Amino acid sequence: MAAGCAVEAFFETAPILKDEDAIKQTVETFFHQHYVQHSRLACVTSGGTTVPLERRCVRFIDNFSSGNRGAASTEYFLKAGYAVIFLYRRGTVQPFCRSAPEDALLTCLEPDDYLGVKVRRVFSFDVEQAVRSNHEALVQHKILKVPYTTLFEYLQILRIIASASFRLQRLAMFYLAAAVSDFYVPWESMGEHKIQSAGGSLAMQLASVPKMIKVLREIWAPLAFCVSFKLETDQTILIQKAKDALSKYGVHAVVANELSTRRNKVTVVTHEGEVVIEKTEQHPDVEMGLVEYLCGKHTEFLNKQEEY
Ligand code: 9Z3
Repeated sequence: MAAGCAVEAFFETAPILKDEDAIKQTVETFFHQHYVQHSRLACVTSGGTTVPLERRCVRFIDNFSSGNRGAASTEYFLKAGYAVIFLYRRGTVQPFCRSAPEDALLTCLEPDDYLGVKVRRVFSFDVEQAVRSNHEALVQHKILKVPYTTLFEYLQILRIIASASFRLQRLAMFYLAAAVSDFYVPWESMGEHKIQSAGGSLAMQLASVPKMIKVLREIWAPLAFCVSFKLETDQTILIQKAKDALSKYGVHAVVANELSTRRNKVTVVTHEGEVVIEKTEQHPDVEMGLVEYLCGKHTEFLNKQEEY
């Protein structure tokens, strides 16, 4: 099937997106606000997509991503003055809560003497910082959080955001850190009910997901600055794969990372070459240096375009 047809077929056969109109409305309003203010905006995608195996989904294929990269990067984009649309997988790490314990409510709060609750003293600084930063971003309309679970939801919402980004054109950046499945079960070939085990072993054919980054670059948001991520477990093929992605998808930068070292080191591959960014004492999160570097590249991109 031709690439364009495969993309159309994916969306035509996908299940209806719940709350589609409300999502469109909220996203468009957010873009409009930042268009009026002429501010830069990053769409940060985060977490991993699920691939359902049944329409009334009991089982699904998942992706390992914790959402830490997306949440940390969102904090640094906000610090750099960007507005952020945080497209995240439900249940994954949230901005300003990266160091929160798993059972945050129960660990950070304790009963007080007045039949209420209070923050435990050891957590009071961290909780106050998180609540203040989050509140500030919300009241200043700097962050819009949009959740997804399945691959279908993720790509449908990404298309909505990318199509609405035309308002900001070059001021918009796509930072595609979500771990998106390469394979899926098309909705029309998926059974309605739970797969039964009585028949013994299970053989399943997965279709490949059309390459949406290319479509985002060429059709949905051709003027935006676009950063994709390349993840490998074999360091020896990582940089070449990132270079291939750079030319195949026509993005402005590819962030290459290896699974086990991803928290400490990334390599940004652009047409000008490769830059390694590592966690250091000055940069306690690798995302700090990464976002700083990419914001600089976005500025160069904006300046270059203005020369024409
Ligand atoms: C990444 O490579 C992200 O950096 C991680 C972050 C998912 C590794 P965590 O969420 O991890 O902090 O735990 N994201 C992109 C992964 C991906 O699916 N890339 C595709 C590929 O490598 C291209 S879209 O082929």
